[in-house]
Amino acid sequence: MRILLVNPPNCGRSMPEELYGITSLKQIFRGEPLALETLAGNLIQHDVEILDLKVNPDGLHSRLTSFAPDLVGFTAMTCEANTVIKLAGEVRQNSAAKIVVGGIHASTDPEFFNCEVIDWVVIGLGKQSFPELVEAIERDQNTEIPGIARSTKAKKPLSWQPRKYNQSDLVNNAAPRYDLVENYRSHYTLQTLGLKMGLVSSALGCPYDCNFCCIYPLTGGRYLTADIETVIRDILTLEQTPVIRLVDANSFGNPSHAWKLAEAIEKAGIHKQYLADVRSDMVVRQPQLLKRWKEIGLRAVVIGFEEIDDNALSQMNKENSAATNREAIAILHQLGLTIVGDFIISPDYTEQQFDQLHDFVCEQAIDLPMHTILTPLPGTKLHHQVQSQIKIHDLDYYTLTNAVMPTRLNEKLFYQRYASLLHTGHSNAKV
Ligand code: B12
Ligand code: SF4
Repeated sequence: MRILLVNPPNCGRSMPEELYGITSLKQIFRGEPLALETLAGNLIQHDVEILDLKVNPDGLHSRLTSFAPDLVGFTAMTCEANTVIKLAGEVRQNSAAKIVVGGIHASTDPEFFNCEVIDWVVIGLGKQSFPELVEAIERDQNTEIPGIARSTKAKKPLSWQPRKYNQSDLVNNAAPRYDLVENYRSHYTLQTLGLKMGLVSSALGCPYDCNFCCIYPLTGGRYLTADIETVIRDILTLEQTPVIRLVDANSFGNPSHAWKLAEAIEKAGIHKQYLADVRSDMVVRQPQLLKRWKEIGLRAVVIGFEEIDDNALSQMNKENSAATNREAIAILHQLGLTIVGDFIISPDYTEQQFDQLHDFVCEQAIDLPMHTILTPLPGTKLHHQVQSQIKIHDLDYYTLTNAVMPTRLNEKLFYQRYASLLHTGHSNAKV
């Protein structure tokens, strides 16, 4: 079968820009579409191509004509969901291909894609389930595959068998098809340094359940680690990329796996730099692990500090404390690791809270603070909790840089304070 896997273009809308002319929040994101490379890796008996519309935004029509796919698969984050429906409509009009959607939005809010232009919705990890679907389509079978819902074209709600994601869903022996994006690779750079960056997955899912986070349904809350040899294989394949971003939602979540991986990287004689998302409580429990990773090339860690007081952290079900965050920062500074700190600004913030956060970031010398606005992503616990307060339902605004709930401060002032916080952070940035 000819399968075209499509990464949607950079999309999303900006309220601060549209309403108040604050343009400094706009960012262009590019990174290789690892999800699509991963899926392609387990479709070896098929003819697969990847189209990255983030690099080539107008490429869909010509690729539909030149490749004539039998099946088109889209991946989508929440802010890309409307765009994917629009693109699927264009596929429907111009080809007879079956249309499948998967990824984070399909996993948290599958019903959103239950519409005329989508044929199947893949929920959670798809590396194993997608080839099962492709086979069923090829044989024209109507089999039920756990984790996959057949669109009813909005005639009735979706129904599907839940999938118990486990190690076999990682299909470790099938390598991601990094080669399928070779033409785009020069665009996948770490903007702050202009360095080429490659993406590698060493673990999927997260056992925590923070109320704003959308990771849970990808694996049903399970934490699945890739085989050590698999991770080494993937890092080695990305020979030309000096920086590797581990894309795991929660890297080093299994410390013994992380120790073994560090040993294996050293043993393989690999000299690269790494960027990983870790939890602060893990840093405090495992400072030696971080030290070991620093020795083998860890350059920066991304930490979701989220908030600076315990009450706010507990409301998020973060299962962590402000004191632990501070302790982790001290350890990371001591180790000389760059700290990329994620903070979540509630629309409820007062001027005083903006000031406090600004002071915290400066006092704690967070190297690169990344501020997002608390956003109730559909399908999350937060969304259920605050549903009645949501004033913007258009998913184009769910970029985590828009207040989709009312702000306590005058809205323009809120965005001005938000923009200046981002500016302060980024003008201090060193990664
Ligand atoms: C790498 C990454 C990026 C990269 C590359 C993504 C790309 N497609 O081009 C870049 C830098 C471009 C990016 C950008 C953004 N990102 Co981002 N990103 C990630 C990250 C760290 C890893 C994703 C990944 O590669 N995982 C590894 C692969 C193997 O797993 P996977 O994606 O889950 O794929 C599996 C399944 O989902 C499924 N699947 C996925 N797609 C498909 C498609 C089909 C057809 C099928 C069958 C199955 C399937 O099968 C796959 C294999 O099992 C995640 C966080 C995370 N850890 O998941 C955030 C994340 C996805 N990003 C997020 C966000 C918010 C953004 C941005 C809006 C900016 C921001 N604030 O970070 C922008 C949006 C860009 C835009 N459109 O304008 C959020 C999404 C929240 C949401 N619900 O929308 C996440 C979850 C991080 C977070 N803060 O919570 N991102
Ligand atoms: S925010 Fe981080 S720790 Fe919390 S559930 Fe999501 S990935 Fe896990």
